[in-house]
Amino acid sequence: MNKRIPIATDLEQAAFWMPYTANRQFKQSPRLLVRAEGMYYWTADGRKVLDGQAGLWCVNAGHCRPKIVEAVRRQVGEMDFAPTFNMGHPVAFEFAERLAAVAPKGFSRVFFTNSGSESADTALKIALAYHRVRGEGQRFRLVGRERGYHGVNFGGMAVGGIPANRKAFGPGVAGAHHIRHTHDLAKNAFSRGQPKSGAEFADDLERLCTLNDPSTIAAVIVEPVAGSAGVLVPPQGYLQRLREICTRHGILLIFDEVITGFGRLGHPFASQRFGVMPDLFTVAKGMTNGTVPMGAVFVTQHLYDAFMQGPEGIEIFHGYTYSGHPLACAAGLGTLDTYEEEGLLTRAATLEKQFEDRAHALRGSPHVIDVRNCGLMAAIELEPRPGAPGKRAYEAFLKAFEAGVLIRYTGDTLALSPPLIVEPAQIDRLFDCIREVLQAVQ
Ligand code: PXG
Ligand code: PLP
Repeated sequence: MNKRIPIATDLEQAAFWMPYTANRQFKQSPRLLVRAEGMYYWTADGRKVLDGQAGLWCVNAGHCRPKIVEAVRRQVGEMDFAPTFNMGHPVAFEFAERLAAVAPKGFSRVFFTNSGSESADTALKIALAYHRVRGEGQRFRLVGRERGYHGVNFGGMAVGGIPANRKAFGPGVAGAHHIRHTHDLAKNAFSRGQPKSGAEFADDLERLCTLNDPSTIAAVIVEPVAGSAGVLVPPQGYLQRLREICTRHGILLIFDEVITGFGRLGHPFASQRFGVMPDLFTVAKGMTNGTVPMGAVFVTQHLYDAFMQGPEGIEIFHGYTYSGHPLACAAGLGTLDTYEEEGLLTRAATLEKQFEDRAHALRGSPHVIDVRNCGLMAAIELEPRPGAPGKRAYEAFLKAFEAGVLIRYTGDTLALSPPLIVEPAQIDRLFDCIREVLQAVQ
């Protein structure tokens, strides 16, 4: 069982500064995962843990899938790295082609990045440069939404709307604005799927247009379903209305599909589920099943053409050393093969009813003040313990982990997003565990 774990016995001295983690707390009582397969992790002390969060919303096909593992092995032995600045390699071209083929109609061009954060910043930069190349360089404003998450780089942070992710990091990017979030507990608590009320929250964009002159706004970026902020599902008609306002004012609409992309909502992409098409969209995570870091921005042919009709030479001065990395592309090809062979990009639709029923059956369990769901995403929001926000969800997370189930928590919300290969009995196990944990948590 023992895998190499080269860590100090005194973990408090460990060199690893862990991301988004209470380091001191963690290092006093660490939780280490050492192996993964299918729906499960194994811990350093040999326990088997059901993965209720698909790694970190990314392992959509489950862990260590043979096609993906084999594709990466083959590639690393054949060509470890090749540049994509002024050079090319076939795997990157092939993967882009395959991605364009699964994307919604019209999204025929793909720009490679290495993460969701880089995808968000890339999409924002493409939007700015698009307007400029067409002679509308005055469009410099970027609009996000309260409670939005678009990664941790400066652009994504500027349009992001989770206060804790912003407060330590200074003034950020000039010209970033926010429309209000769509969460309305008073009206919409315990909505199954899309809440009925709240399409009018999209009109908040009109307010920003009036205030700032719409011809200065380059783009609006939103997650179709907000993930990090606790699974906020768009009210019925909301995305349609946002689309209409953007179109009316010549503003580009960017969907951040880093979590919703690649089957999470029962369609390959959220735009297809909701029947609303953006102008650009970002992906990462499930794109390579989390096996090798990678992200991308999809754009329409129309948007790409604007650049190709611009000045001769390099059309966009942007790119990463690892854009189109051979290992990531190989992992991505193995991932798409796996998704296609197993029908995973639509499988969530067949499980959604059971998942929704089980999630909403938690209404009435101790502390539960809301349940939200869409596709294979669900959130169970707990009443914060007075004077100790976040503590209750953290304890629920710990108890679930001790009971052999890994779930995510954010604030006082428990979030579920199992791999899309999850079986009905495993969905039952997930929710049985949460029910018991909620009984036990004070
Ligand atoms: N956009 C969205 C919509 C995301 O969910 C990113 C961008 C950034 O991706 P990278 O690959 O740079 O992390 C994300 C990432 C959570 C959680 O607990 C969510 C994310 C990452 C880590 C944890 O909800 N989302
Ligand atoms: N910093 C320095 C000094 C670099 O030379 C580079 C890339 O060449 C970067 C940052 C950006 O790195 P990446 O392309 O991996 O994002």
